[in-house]
Amino acid sequence: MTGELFGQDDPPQTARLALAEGALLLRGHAVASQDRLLAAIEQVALAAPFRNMVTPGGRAMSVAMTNCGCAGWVTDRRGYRYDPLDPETGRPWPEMPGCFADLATDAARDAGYPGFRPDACLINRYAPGARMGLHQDRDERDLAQPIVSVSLGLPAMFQFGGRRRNDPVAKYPLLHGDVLVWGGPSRLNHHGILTLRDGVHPKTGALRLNLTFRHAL
Ligand code: MD3
Ligand code: FE
Repeated sequence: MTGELFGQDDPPQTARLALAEGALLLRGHAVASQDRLLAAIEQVALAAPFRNMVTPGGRAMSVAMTNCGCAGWVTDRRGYRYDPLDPETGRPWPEMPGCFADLATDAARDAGYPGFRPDACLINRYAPGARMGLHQDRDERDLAQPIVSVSLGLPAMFQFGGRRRNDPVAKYPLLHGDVLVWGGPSRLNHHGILTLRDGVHPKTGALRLNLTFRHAL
């Protein structure tokens, strides 16, 4: 057959979808670097293992977390904060891998935020049954800086609400390789991840991994 519109040599789906003012979903944007990203996550986790942190309310989070970069997001009985040291090891968090920073800068530029240089990357690991309730990200010093998030592995249902907790919530599936950029008016929107369903992904097994790049300090 001749004249096929999309051949097998074309890149995978890379649609751009505006979820809200300032919020852009770049479908498949991280597929090209998936192997480098996954290898780098393994390296980070060797130095700073995934752990289930405790919220100020005293409950262990179902999502396991670690960090890399100059500061890491942590929670314990004292509260939420960015800490330059891993409280588990007392050492600085592992350096941000070059492929992480490059992807974040590139995606942010694509979305209209040139010059984004994250200094913190929170790595979330979801096993089936894990979830993240509706929340805002407001622990960063400069809320004018965007956040870039990268989804790898099992799909998840993402909840995206408004600035106020009771604003209506939309749902979008986040798939392996999807990249989201949040800035401007959407930066303080509520968001969450519904309970991860069972499944197996060829690259990650029974896991979903999410990277969120922040300018924290
Ligand atoms: C919208 N992570 O780590 S990423 C988080 O998939 C977090 O693990 C989720 O929410 C996850 O804080 C969702 C999508 C996301 C990240 C940051 C945002 C959406 C956002 C900041 C502002 C608005
Ligand atoms: Fe968040």
